[in-house]
Amino acid sequence: FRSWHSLLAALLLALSFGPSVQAQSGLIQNAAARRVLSLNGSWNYIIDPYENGFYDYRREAFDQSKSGKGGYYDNQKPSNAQEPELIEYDFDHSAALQVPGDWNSQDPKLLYYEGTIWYKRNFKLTPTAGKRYFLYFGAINYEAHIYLNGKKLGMHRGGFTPIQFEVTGKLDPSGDNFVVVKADNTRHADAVPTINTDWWNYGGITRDVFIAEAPGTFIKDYKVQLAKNDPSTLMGYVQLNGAGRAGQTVTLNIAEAGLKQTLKTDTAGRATFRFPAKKLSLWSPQNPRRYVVSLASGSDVVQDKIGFRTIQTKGQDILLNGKSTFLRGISIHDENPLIPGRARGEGDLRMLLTWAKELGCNYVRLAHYPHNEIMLRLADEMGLLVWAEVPVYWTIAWENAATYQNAEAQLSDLISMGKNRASIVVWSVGNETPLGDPRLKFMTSLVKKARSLDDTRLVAAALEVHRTPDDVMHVDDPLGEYLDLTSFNEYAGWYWGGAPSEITKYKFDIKYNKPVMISEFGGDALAGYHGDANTRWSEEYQEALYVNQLKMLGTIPGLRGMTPWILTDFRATRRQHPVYQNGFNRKGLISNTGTKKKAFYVLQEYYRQQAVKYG
Ligand code: GCB
Repeated sequence: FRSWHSLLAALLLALSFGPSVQAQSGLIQNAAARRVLSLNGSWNYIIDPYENGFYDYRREAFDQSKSGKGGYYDNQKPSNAQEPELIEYDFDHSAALQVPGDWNSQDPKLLYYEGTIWYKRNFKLTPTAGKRYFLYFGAINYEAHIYLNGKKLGMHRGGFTPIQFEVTGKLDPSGDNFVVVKADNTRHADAVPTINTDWWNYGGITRDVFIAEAPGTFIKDYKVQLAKNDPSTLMGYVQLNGAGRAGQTVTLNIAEAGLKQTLKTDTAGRATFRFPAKKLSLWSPQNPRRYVVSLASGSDVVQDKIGFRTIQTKGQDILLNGKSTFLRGISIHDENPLIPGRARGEGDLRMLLTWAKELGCNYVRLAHYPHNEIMLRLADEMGLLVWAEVPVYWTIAWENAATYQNAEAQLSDLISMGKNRASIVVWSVGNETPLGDPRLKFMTSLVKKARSLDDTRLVAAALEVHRTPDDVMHVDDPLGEYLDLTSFNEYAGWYWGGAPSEITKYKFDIKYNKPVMISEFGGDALAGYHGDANTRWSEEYQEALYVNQLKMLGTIPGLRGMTPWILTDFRATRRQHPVYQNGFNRKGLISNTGTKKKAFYVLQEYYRQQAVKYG
């Protein structure tokens, strides 16, 4: 009996949770450019550490019960029934959180909260016959159960990638609708990321929410890019979705380049193309030229601004549009320290990239997880190359199949979201993962997946070094064999190696003949705290560390770029020192109040020289 029971339970679980955890290959490209109803703003919320709104007192999930009812997603209100009902929650009389935004920074009692919070928002939308509707969340950290008008749409795991559900036919014809989200940022050993990270575990609906409208058959996805290593060929596809998708005409128009093509979709609604495009002015940090690309089919039209460039490696060179380039980078978290919590809007993000430009960067590492699509578009606009990453960070559950599926889904969604951005040149499959066979299998599978989804960009990971007593740092991680760049983190002068003045004695032994990209180095400094070059936490210590790191790294013949750690101080729960840290990782070149530390100017000068050398 037991086995029947558990089989049934497993089946039910698979039915209810299975499909929505998979990669959503169906993400709408450029969804925000459609006719949208924004659901940003105030959402009522209920803090639910015991998950009363999800489980009954036998710990059975309400949304798995026969009626599917009983959870907070019913958004129940007292009726005028004869018998007085017992309702122990009330969204409408609960306080509100701003969306987009993490909860931690919006209510002092939520600063360290990890668990479930329910969000509810009413909205008016009278569906038009023949149109289709998609509910879209830029990101919810970490596990989200989403309900519309009391019915479950699905569940999603992963805190940094978009979530989308078709809600055609599920909107109330009266126009009165409500959406409820159960967001749960509990950390799990088998999750991606795992329990241990060096950033704040901000919970909640952290990015934009909207409903996008589209015609019955519409342009759901497209890729318009240069062919691999070929600046004179445009290639890609347009994917229609809807009953009339087969045998349709699609026009692709880049008016500013005098390019117009008429395509025909196959039975699956897909039109692939490849045609010459000789006169395109190529996108680069010096010339972030974007073209208006217009796609039309039937009544549907989408426009995007797309730049075109090639990226490849040759020996130890990184060739951008065929020309050897030095990547003058900096690492960035999705956090602007001038506001509490996660960065929320374009202004916060633009400020980060403006600081990077001021530093002399042509490149940014958007660590350690997918950043906001707005950030990727800003990088296109402002002329910054991008390393984009998934949160396969430190020691995750290498042998757990579901963990791998989760990581692969996040990678697929990142690539789906970013595939038309000229700025993105590197897909990173992880950071500082420990050596071992299960890990190598896991990581090489991700590399393979990235290449199968996009063969026009480089694939990398932030590796580690190991030292021998002869003061040599060895870079020989077997994963390096599969990557396009030899990229690694090293913390000489901070976590090991003595004072900054001593680190120039280190030599490098690098196994691979590939471009070397230092994905991290750095050290903490509390802005305004001064001492000598041996005084930890002082600006002078960090300054000396940068001076000597740059000297030491200069001895690597194949050095073609770096993204020191990090642009700004950021909140990290691990960082406990009451005087110097106070909950901040202080490795920023800019403090949490926006002050530039001394090391900022060291790197700025170095980048000025590199720009002269490489142009
Ligand atoms: C690292 C990690 C980064 C940390 C940094 C540090 O190696 O990749 O996430 O924040 O070191 O400050 O220790």
